[in-house]
Amino acid sequence: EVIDGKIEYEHVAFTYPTADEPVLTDVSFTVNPREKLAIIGATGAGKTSLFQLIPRLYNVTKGVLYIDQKPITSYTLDQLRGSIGYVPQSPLLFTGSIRDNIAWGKENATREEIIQSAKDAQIHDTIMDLPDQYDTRVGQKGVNLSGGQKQRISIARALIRRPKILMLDDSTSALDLATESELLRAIQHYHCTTMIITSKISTAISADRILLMNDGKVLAIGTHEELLNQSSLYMRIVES
Ligand code: M5T
Ligand code: MG
Repeated sequence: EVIDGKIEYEHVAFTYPTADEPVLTDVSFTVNPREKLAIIGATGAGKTSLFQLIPRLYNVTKGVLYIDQKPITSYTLDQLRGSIGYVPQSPLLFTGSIRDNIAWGKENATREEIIQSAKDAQIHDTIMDLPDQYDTRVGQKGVNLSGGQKQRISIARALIRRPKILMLDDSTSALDLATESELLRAIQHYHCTTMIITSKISTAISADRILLMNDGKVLAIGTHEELLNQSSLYMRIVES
């Protein structure tokens, strides 16, 4: 089981099984336990690919990925996925109630846990306004939810398992800044290592450190001030 949530990429390269060219080449960096790291970079830079290696949706091609100083391959998939809250770039809800969608993967979740994670994900009030509240059905024949509502339900689904490592792949892109900052504040109480891919520079600046990816490589990593001094690309992103 993951205890601390330290993550270390050591000379990691990755090529998709069906591809010829690597999408990640020689990636090295460390995320400390309970640190919040933002990942930014152009579309196609490899941000999602970098994420997918942590829950082992794919295996590293070269190099080593460590969780709590142990190679990721030394954990069972259950151990790993039980400790990781992974919110994919395109949230997937299944046909069923909102309650079941939030509790998915934690079938014994209590009513209180479901409500608390929905509150932290800033979706509780919206749910209470729906015709059947937590029993409202989504998907086929159910209510239509906005992109931002789906994002928050899928964040609630990750939070309910009290993850040691939380990974948000552009999961707040559809939220207004006020809602997003409430959500990020609530997540701080989970004391988990957080990796958050974002295209909003203000969101990146609110993290402890920022990693700038470009063309499958880590171009720079550090605080906002450090990156301003280190990277002309970062400066251009901030100014744009
Ligand atoms: C990087 C390819 C993609 C691109 C490169 C997720 C995924 C990506 N790719 C695949 O072949 N299979 C996959 O399942 O990998 O793509 P990315 O990692 O998705 O980049 P990103 O997350 O930085 O981009 P974006 O648009 O989400 O900001 O060549 O075809
Ligand atoms: Mg992506």
